Amino acid sequence: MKSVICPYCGFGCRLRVNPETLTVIPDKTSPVNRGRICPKGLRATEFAVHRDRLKKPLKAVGRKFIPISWSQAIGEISHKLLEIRELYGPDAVAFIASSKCSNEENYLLQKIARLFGTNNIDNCARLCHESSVHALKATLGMGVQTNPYEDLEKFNAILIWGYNPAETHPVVMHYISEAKRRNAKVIVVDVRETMSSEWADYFLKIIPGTDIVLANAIMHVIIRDELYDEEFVENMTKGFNEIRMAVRKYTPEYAERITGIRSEIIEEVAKAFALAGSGAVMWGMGITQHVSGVDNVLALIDLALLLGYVGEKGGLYPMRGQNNVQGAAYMGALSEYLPGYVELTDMEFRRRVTRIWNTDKIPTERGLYLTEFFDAIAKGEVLALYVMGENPAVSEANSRKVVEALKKLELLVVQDIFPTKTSRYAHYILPAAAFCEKEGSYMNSERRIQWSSKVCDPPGDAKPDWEILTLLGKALGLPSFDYKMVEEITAEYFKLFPELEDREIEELKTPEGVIIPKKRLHTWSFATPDGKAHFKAVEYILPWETPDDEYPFILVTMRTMNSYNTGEMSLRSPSLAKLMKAPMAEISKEDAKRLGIRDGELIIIETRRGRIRIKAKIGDIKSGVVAVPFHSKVNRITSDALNKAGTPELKFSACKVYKA
Ligand SMILES: Nc1nc2c(c(=O)[nH]1)N[C@H]1C(S)=C(S)[C@@H](COP(=O)(O)OP(=O)(O)OC[C@H]3O[C@@H](n4cnc5c(=O)[nH]c(N)nc54)[C@H](O)[C@@H]3O)O[C@H]1N2
Ligand SMILES: Nc1nc2c(c(=O)[nH]1)N[C@H]1C(S)=C(S)[C@@H](COP(=O)(O)OP(=O)(O)OC[C@H]3O[C@@H](n4cnc5c(=O)[nH]c(N)nc54)[C@H](O)[C@@H]3O)O[C@H]1N2
Ligand code: SF4
Ligand SMILES: [Mo]
Repeated sequence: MKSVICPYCGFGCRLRVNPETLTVIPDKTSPVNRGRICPKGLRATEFAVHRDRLKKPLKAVGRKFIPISWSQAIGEISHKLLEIRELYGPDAVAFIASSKCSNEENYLLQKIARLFGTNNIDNCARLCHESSVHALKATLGMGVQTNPYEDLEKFNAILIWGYNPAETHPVVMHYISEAKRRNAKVIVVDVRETMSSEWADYFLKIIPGTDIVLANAIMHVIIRDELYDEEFVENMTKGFNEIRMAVRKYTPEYAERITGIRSEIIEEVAKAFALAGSGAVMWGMGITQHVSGVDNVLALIDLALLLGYVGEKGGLYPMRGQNNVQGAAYMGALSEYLPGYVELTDMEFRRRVTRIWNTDKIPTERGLYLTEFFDAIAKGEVLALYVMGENPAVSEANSRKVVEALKKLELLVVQDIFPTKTSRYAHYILPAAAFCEKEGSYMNSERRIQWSSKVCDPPGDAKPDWEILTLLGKALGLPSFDYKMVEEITAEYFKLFPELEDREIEELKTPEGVIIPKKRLHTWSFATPDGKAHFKAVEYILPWETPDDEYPFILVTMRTMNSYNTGEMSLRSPSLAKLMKAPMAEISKEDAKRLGIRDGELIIIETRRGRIRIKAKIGDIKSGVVAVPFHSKVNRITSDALNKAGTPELKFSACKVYKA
């Protein structure tokens, strides 16, 4: 049996795979999943043997793709990239790194971008938890989850906000169930009933986009009744007065009018959470994918700080989505940070980088955000796009606009394991090895770096992403691109990070792996320059599109258990695809009755960007809201308004709903 890291979600389960049969069992020695697994993990290798796998480099000739050799593909791509740089400068090229790929692969792609001369390098963290990164950095000095999963078991209250772990990180429920067995109180805030809300002692069904009002009202009660941790606030934080003033007007009665949650319940939940004595705050896309996304996260951090629920007595859990989204970001595949979330202008770290990369020419200005790439392409500012393991034609908001932009590119390279909706517009498609066909390290949500072994060979001429990038780096004439083994790249990032200097690569291969910078952050001081946590008071702001007479409904998008993101992998896992239900739009009983819509009937959802047809499912959801799974074609019509961190408002578009 060989040990691999699950290729689906960021929880980071370790799986054992039989090299002959490719059957999967959970690893009992893993401190992450402790012998548990979810339906996706159990079927993790199925897509790898699907007949659609890419086996040869392909070049678009007219309307067809023809197979070519690796040397022709890399030769022509590098030639075109250098030509575009020569004529228009390095910022005319943009790179998308992959939260599906290993640390080594993301490290290499961001190194290529930066040595090439641009910070236009980003990954799907932008669509996901970048709001959390910005908010955590501003308040605590570090943009990451603060505590390990194991701490969830010891806290007395768990607040799950805009997050549905029972479907999206199913194995974490074993930790939550252990906490519940010890009588911990679970509070869930969502716009609809979910598999997670079934676990709740308190379920608050909120009007989409009004989360700041609820958080501020909970803080209002806590401050009014003096339930906050005075000692912690006094010794460990700054800005309490600002918070006290800001939440004054957010009385429970005022909050009831805006959030739709009864004031008595707000009072009760505030007291239960504060009096628990310890608590975790876990959140997901219901918080981050709003124009107020950064502020939403700030409000949750403020709440935890008031109660001292950070470090020992509690933890902040922005639960990361993709299997290696945490690693891609840590390795520097973000347009505003160097590896380790270091600011682009940090001189000390730049000197380190210069020593290791043999260059001092990395640009200091932030690059474009992934979500800004497509407008820049439409304007003719970006002419070439290199995409590794990402499917923006489906995953980006307002995707029709994205597709129009892709068609305008002079060079689109897609490096993937499958032909995708994005690769249709590519000039070159490069076949990559899947997770179980290569070696490398991955970082999960609790910042644990774990090693994944090679189980079998890739199909045809497909190569591990790091090998493809090594060829590309060399062809572009970049310094130090002579990697023969993946461990040489691991060794290089070990040298780059001060927190890994004294560690051994071999440690990654143990069941525990290595957690960086350390297991539990902020236990007695914060990572800010003055060592204190900084409260940041926030006010409620309206979503980009508010419902009106023409578009009276709120369109929300979300995930379901057996489908995964854009479906390229999960739909090619036959037994998973069988479990997956066709996407349906959840609508409330009252709205269905008013519009004469029956359960299972076809409806049309229309926004200012277009319309989709989908079957209706009558569910327990706020009236005035319709919730559509991401694996439908919903991104053709979602709002692409961005927040301060560059994340689109995927959770709120004004729409109308009618019978088809
Ligand atoms: N099965 C499965 N698992 C996955 C994935 C997958 O596609 N399928 N994707 C992975 C990835 S990349 C990610 S990022 C994670 C995401 O994991 P989650 O964050 O759990 O994902 P979502 O279902 O998109 O959103 C969570 C919840 O937010 C709620 N919500 C929507 N709008 C609001 C609002 O305004 N306020 C509040 N309070 N709640 C709101 C939705 O109803 C939904 O239940 O999952 C990962 N795991
Ligand atoms: N409406 C709506 N839209 C959303 C969201 C939402 O909640 N609602 N959520 C957003 C979020 S949180 C995210 S993370 C994004 C996800 O958006 P994407 O990252 O675009 O979605 P995936 O389907 O995970 O695409 C991963 C791609 O990587 C490929 N791949 C897998 N393994 C490998 C490998 O080893 N090497 C290479 N080269 N390729 C590989 C797969 O075949 C697939 O094409 O979607 C965002 N879009
Ligand atoms: S919880 Fe996530 S990491 Fe674990 S088996 Fe399921 S999809 Fe894989
Ligand atoms: Mo995500």
